[in-house]
Amino acid sequence: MDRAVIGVGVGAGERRLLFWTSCGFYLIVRKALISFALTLSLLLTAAALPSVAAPMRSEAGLRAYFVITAPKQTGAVVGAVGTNDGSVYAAYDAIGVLVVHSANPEFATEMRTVNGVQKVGATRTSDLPAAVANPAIPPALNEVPGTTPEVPRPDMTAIGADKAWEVNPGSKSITVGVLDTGVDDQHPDLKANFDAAKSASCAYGKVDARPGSWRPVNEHGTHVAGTIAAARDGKGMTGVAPGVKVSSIRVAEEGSTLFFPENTVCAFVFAADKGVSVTNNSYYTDPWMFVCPNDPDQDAILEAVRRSVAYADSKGVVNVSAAGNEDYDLAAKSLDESSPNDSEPAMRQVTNDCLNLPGELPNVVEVASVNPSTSLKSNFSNYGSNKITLAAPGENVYSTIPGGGYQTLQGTSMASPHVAGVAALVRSANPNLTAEEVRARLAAQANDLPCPVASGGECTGSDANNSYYGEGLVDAAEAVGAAGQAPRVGVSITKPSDQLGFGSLPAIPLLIKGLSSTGEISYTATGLPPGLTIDHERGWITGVLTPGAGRYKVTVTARDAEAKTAQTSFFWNVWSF
Ligand SMILES: [Ca+2]
Ligand SMILES: [Ca+2]
Ligand SMILES: [Ca+2]
Repeated sequence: MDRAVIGVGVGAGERRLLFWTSCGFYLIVRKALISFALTLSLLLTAAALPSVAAPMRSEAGLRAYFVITAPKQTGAVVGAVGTNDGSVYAAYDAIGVLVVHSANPEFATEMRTVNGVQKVGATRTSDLPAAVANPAIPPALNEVPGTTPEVPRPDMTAIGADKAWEVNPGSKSITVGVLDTGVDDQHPDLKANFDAAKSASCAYGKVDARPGSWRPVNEHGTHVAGTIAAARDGKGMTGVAPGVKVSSIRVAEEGSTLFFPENTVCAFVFAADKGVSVTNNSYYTDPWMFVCPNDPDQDAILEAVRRSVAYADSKGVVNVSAAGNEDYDLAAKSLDESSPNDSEPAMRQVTNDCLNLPGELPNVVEVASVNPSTSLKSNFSNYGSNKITLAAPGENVYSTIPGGGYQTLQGTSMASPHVAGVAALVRSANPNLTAEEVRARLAAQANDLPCPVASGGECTGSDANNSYYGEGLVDAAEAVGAAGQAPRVGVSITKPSDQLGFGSLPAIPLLIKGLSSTGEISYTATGLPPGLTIDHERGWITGVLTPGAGRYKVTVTARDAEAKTAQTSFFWNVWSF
């Protein structure tokens, strides 16, 4: 299974990152699902964040556990928690989940024999940080507003967000919860849309709603929030749904910036109880990249997080998650070499029963990343048959960072908030839809992305739904009815950039993109370099370039079902050695 071996661990880029940076930062970036290209600037920014006063006390060997009972039955086991040297840190009685701290190494073993206890498991493989005794509020940032004007951005135009803004930028009554590393609520592009009443910290697994608790411990969450709902105010950039509100439900802990499972449980329950409409989850729960039910600790993690997501789902929350950046086939799991990431990772065999949380749970919208210009799968994006719900742009995404600035990042972390933003637009246009109905609209409105010819069989499924792109590219314009208001121009075609290739080598496949009001397009091309052909149905130009230098003017014609046509021309430069 070479594929999986290559996939595990994000490969060379991430190892390079590990080499360049401290182990802690390696974990930040890995967890945050940003790919590696921009890590140096991230590191500098992260290092610039002020540190906070040291915690009050620390207890060696203090660990965190889930104790799981039937829903609404946690009260019956609280006594046993105490007699086994545990103390209840947080209770989620509606879903039968307690977060317990204990320094007794036999705590889980002993509690598993208690009447009424269904599952017990350690949530971490490391001691609780001392900060748990007295969590700090991350400091407010000194805002230095960026001065760039809003310009068309490739990620936004790719999904028709610019068209959507003209019709419906989203409703103030809709809040998208950003479950992440915290959000800079004072950023000039976020301030007006920030919903403090639905914000908190869930670090260590308990709601901390003190003002500012939701502030950033890393730039990731602020970037995600901007993609969802940065203001359309002429400055900086515009989010997918600039009329909705965003809240920060901080899952990552200060210091490690890890997203532990008890924090995730806290965040989903908080989002549901506060009436958050949509959540974005651009992370996986630490310390296990894949959580395996054959291990009793991980089995309890799986159950607790599953219940919290189901609870949010039952309250009408649409939950959206990033598929991950390991170029891993989630439908053919075999190895995990990066877990547990809070102590000593060790290579282990995993099966498809082991899940990436929360993305692989039922009813979670799982988002893959594509390049906004080509709509091709990003090389880092995870994939898998029946694992991907939708695709969205996750490269070249320009958005807000703490302190008033902006940065271009890439990763499935950046793709997921585009879908969360569109879900918010769907809800804005149709406030009475259930979560299930919102998901159905997202799927039906997505624009199909066929498997690339060049995937060599790795991409499987139909044009309508496949392992790379799920139902296709999310569609912001159609979410608010803006697609139907576009002028019916018959057929149009996007001009590609000029191409470069070498004789006797396979050409880099080029996808010609046509749009038609009838939906049906056939493609023909003239002037192609020798050896290349165009796929008449899909618009792909592929083949092996014949040796011999030349400059070829290629003209592609798209013809729709009403025989209307559109043409575009570009050059293909061929070199030979
Ligand atoms: Ca703006
Ligand atoms: Ca559509
Ligand atoms: Ca589809």
